[in-house]
Formats: sequence, structure tokens, C-alpha cells
Amino acid sequence: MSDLFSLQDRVILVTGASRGLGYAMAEAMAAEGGTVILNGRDRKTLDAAAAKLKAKGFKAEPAAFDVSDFAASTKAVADIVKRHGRLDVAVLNAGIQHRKPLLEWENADFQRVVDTNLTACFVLAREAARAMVPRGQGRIIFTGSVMGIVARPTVHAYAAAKAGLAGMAKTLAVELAPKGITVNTICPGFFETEMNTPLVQNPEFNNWVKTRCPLGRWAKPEELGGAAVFLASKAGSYVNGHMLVVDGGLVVMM
Ligand code: GCO
Repeated sequence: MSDLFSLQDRVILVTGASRGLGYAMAEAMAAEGGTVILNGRDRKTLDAAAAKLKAKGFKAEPAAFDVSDFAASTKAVADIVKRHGRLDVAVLNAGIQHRKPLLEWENADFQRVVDTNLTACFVLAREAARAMVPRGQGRIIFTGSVMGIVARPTVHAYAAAKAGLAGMAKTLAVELAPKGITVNTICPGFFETEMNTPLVQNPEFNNWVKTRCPLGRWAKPEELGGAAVFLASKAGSYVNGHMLVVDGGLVVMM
């Protein structure tokens, strides 16, 4: 049996993992033997998600904190290293969305989205690297978005943050590579997640996605798991600074 995609004995933090893409990536990596530490804001939802993975025989534990509380994030990573002696993979996925025509935006709306979707990822990447550098190995994976590559109206802060993530990933990739750490960004297309429910339930937008995406459909969260496993495993050992687009071909179609 090849160990190319094995994550056996890897300690893996996944933020925003109570549901949706984070939970799907955590499940896929747990299925490859990883010990996944699920982060979310709501302890109850998080405990249920961890219990679901443990019921499948996987190694999973909750780590409840709000990624936009930078002190809490810093402490949470230190606690993981104290408990497990290591942190091998950080999937920095937690994100929020805010959709409004430009003139209806308040400064605080923009700040809140950027704090959670971008600044929090910087803080967590730094703290993860602090744990990884002494061991000379590690994988940092950001959840970006096709909204960091192409554009649609109303999602200004989200697009800015996701484009920023991809840029930050490249700077971290070149700085941390000599220390054995790779940094990459997964860019999902339109996935059926709770965050996107308003879009899925809007018949006009739903039909637009189905025509705009060559595969003619929304993606299921579990369709993102393989990308995380690939980048976290031996299979992805020479991939660094990459934007792995998982969008059914949306960004390449005219
Ligand atoms: C939106 C959606 C997108 C999603 C999409 C691409 O409002 O356009 O929330 O921003 O992130 O799934 O990743």
C-alpha cells in the first residue's frame, strides 16, 4: 500500500472546521490517518463535529476559539504543541462573507471580513511556523477563493482578503521553504456550503453558477478534501507557493 497520500501521525489544525469546507478537509485528512484538531467559534457545534469524526474511528479533537481573536489563536497553537508535541499541518480555512452594494458598506464591515479572512491567517501562519521551524518541516494551507482570481459585484472585502491570502502565501512560501515548510492556497469555486446557501437558494444565481461553471453544477464540500490531502501529504512535497484552483473549470472558461 503506497504512503503517498498518508497523513499518519500528522497533527493537523483546521480552522473553520465545524462544517462545510473545513469539516470536509478535516474528514479527508483524518481518513488518511491524520490527527485533526477542529477549530470553530461555537463549542457545541465543534464538539459535535469532532464526535462525528471520532465515531468513524478517526482521531479528532475540538479547539474552540475565534480566529479574529489573535491572542486566542496564538494561545490555541501553543496549546496544540503542548498537548501533541508538534504541529505538522495548518489548514487556515475559517472565513466569513459580507455581500452588499458598495455604497451600503460601513468601514467596520470591511475590517471585520479582512480581520477574519486575512489577518487571522497571517497570525495563525506565523504561530504555526513557530512550531514547525524547529522541526524543519511543515505544511501551511490557506483556503482562498476564485473570488481572489475573478470578480463579481458586492463581495469587496472577501475578494480583497482572498486575493491577499494568495499573495501572502507566496511570500511565506519563499521565506519558509529553506526551513522545510511549504505554503499553498486552495481556491474553491462555488461550493454548496452554509455560507453560500443564500446564493444556492436564489434561482437566478443558482442557474448562473450552473451555466458559468463548465461542470454545470455547484461543488459538494467533500470535493475539496482531496486537494488538502494532496498538499499536506508526501504527494505534495514539492508544491510550494501554488494556487490550487478547485472550481470545475470556472476561471478558465470565457
Ligand atoms: C460569493 C461566494 C463566493 C464563494 C465561492 C467562491 O458570494 O460569491 O460566497 O465568494 O467564496 O464559493 O469561493
